[in-house]
Amino acid sequence: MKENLRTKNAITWCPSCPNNMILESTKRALTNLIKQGRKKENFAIATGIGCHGKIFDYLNVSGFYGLHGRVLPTALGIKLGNPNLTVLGFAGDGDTYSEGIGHFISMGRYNPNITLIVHDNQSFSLTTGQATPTSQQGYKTKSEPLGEFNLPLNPIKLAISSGATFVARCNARDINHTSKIIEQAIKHKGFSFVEILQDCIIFNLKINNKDKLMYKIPTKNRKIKEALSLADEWDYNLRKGKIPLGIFYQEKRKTLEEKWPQLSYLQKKKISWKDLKK
Ligand SMILES: Cc1ncc(C[n+]2csc(CCOP(=O)(O)OP(=O)(O)O)c2C)c(N)n1
Ligand code: SF4
Repeated sequence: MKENLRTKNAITWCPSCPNNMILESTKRALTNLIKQGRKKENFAIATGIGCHGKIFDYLNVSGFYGLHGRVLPTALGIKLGNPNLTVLGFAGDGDTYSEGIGHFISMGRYNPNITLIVHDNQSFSLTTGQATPTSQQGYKTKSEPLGEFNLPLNPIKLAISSGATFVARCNARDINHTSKIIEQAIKHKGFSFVEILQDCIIFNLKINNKDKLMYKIPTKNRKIKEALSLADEWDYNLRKGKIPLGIFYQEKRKTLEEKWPQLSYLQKKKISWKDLKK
C-alpha cells in the first residue's frame, strides 16, 4: 500500500536531510488512514516553496505546488472547492511564520478541517540559510553578519492563542511518533497544526541534535493555560530548557464547513460544487 504513495521523481534533498523522514512519516500516516477506509484520491496537498515544498514531488497525492508563504490560502481554497477532500499543507518555518504569518493566525478563527505540517529547521534553507522568525537569537548568516538580533517566535504558543484546535510538536527523526501525530491531526475535525522540528544539515548547524532535550508529554485534555505553560518550556533559543513533544492542545469547535451552510450541504451529500450544478 505504501508503494502507491511513492513517485518516480529522484529525491534531490541533501542525503540524510530529515525531510526524508517527514516524507516517510507522512506516507505511514496516509497508509494507515487508507487502510481505515479513506480513499487515496480524496487526499489533496498544498505546499510552499522551500526545501520542504519538494515533498510535493515525492508524494503520489493530488494537490497544488503553491507559492512561498501561501500554503494555507491554497489549502483553504482546495477545501472550499471540495469540502469532502482531506487537505494537508506542507510548509517551512520561513514560509509560515514570516510571509505567511497572517494566514497562520487567521486559520484558528476560521477553523477549517485542514492540517498544516510545518518543517521547522529554523532557517530559510532553500535560499541558503537566512534567519527565520524561529531562528535563535545570535544566529549569524550572510544576511545577518552580526547575528540575528530578535528573539525567536514560539509557534506553539501563537497557534494556541490564535485559536488552533489541534496543536502538536514532533521530532522529524522520530518517525513512529511523528506518523502517529500526523494521523491524529488528520483525524481531528478542525484546524490542526503539527510543528515538526527538523535539523538542516547544511545551514544553522548550531541548533541541530536537540534530541537529548526532548521528552514526550502525555495525551490528555488540557486547559489553555496548562498548554501555554508547557509550550513555554522551550523558547526556540539555543539549548535552553526541555523540549516537550506531543499534542499540547486539542479542542472541539465548529469547523468552517459546519458554519457555512453551503459547505455543510456538500459534505452531507458527499458532492462537490460541480455536482450541485447538475
Ligand atoms: C512569494 C515569494 N517570496 C519569497 C520567495 C523566496 N524564497 C523561496 S524559498 C525561500 C526560503 C524557504 O524557507 P522555508 O520556508 O523556511 O523552507 P526551507 O527551505 O527551510 O524548507 C524563500 C524566501 C519566493 N520564492 N516567493
Ligand atoms: S539544505 Fe537543509 S533542509 Fe534543504 S535539503 Fe539540504 S539538509 Fe535538507
